[in-house]
Amino acid sequence: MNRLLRHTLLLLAFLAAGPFLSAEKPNVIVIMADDLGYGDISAYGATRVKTPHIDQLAEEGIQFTSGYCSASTCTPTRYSFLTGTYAFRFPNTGIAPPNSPAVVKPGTETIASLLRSGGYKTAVIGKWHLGLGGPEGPDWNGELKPGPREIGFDYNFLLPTTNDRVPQVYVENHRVLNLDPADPLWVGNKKPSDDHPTGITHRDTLKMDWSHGHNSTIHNGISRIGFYTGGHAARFRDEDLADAWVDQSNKWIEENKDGPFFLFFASHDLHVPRIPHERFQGKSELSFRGDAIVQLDWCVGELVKTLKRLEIEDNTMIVFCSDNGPVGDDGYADEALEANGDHSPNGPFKGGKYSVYEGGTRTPFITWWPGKIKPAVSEEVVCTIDLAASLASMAGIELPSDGILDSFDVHEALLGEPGAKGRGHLVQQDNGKGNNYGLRVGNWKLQRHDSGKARNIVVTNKLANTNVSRHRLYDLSTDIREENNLAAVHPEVFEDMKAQLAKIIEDGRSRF
Ligand code: NG6
Ligand code: CA
Repeated sequence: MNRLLRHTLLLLAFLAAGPFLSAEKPNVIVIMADDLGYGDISAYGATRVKTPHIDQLAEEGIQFTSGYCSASTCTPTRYSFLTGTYAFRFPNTGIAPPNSPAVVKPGTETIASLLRSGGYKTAVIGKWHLGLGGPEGPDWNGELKPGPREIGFDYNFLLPTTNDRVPQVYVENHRVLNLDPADPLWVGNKKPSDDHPTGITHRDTLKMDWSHGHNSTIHNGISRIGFYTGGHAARFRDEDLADAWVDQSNKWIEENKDGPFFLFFASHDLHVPRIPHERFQGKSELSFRGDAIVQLDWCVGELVKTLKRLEIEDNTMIVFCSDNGPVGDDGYADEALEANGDHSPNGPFKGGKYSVYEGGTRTPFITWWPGKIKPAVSEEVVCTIDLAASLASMAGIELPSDGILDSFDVHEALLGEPGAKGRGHLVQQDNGKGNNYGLRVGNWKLQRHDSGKARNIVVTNKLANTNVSRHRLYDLSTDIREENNLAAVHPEVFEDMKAQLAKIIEDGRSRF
């Protein structure tokens, strides 16, 4: 071949590959833990529970010290993670009840629909808690849609809500798995008959007692939020959830090993009721709460083992995160608080689940990709809400102008590239449509309590409220526990931060 022809061919090949040159499409697994606090795993300082598999991700990957979820409860964090948009912008994004309709409406661009448009196979396996069905709610005996499949997931295998809410059944794609039509499933919020056993009428039969709420229908010796009847053949044991997530994930990964794939592995550990499998019971010094952490760690190890068996670990990125900070007594008398001793679930921070103190949303956050990421500890601010824009950017997928409104492309920080920056500002929220906010900019932290109340103690919901002024300012570089309100000492910073937060809320978006 003459030189000219060779150069022309090379040039043509280069041009043809052009749009894909910067794209990298690793497989991605987002492992989201439930109610896991900053201090709950050994890589982040825990000593009374051991988490070797998660620690290995941290050692071989990037361990973030300012990694966040968006909200201090589950539904709004998951909403923001999927849609790349702050949940407080929308009504009905607070903790979803058992019969909640789908919270993310079809037509909304999500991390899954974006990646699917870029050639990814997509699945969610585990806890959903984002509602199913149209405005009238889920049709438990029929087609459960819209759901994940209508917003970008090719496959779903779900616990529909949280396991302290009814019903205890798996939803595979659009159907309740193993449902016998002769024994239809009914779910409601009123006692279905006078003789229906509940946590109140049959309290002495329970294998784990409730402490507040959670006293309606009993299944597997545990009373729940809400009532249900029927669907007996479809019901699972709490003890088997983690095994089910791992089995289904292994199967799906194997089927899609040629990639690229995106798996949202939504663990239920360590949400209440904390009922780990018998083989994990007693495996930590921290009651069932710690044993659930050991179980979560086992799940992580199993997923990594699968990637290695299939020889795809060099081309797979794992993001390990949590959906909100920790909580002690969340409605069941499971001794979690009593067993804590010197274990600090929220690490060095104050607050946990339900609060906008750092402990509510600053959680373990690790990225791992053996073929790409060099081990490091990073102080950059990154958040689960950023995964949509960041993964899309890595894969060369364009963001829509009218969606993914608050997700920033921080992929260079997630991959640990030298000098890469995380977010310049981050809004934190508690539950629902923003009664309380946090705004972090550098080391400044503004709290805004529209409710006039802050939740600042990792104990029961009932005891956790304290009255506070609407706005407060803290310097996280010297006051990680947010105890010295500097509003009067730094009035300019205070006014700037108040205005910045108000603008982010009013603008309806923060990505332009
Ligand atoms: C609260 C529940 C709590 C937990 C939480 C949701 C009561 C008294 N408390 O309303 O137990 O289920 O909702 O947790 O019912 S989350 O992690 O899914 O957001
Ligand atoms: Ca949660």
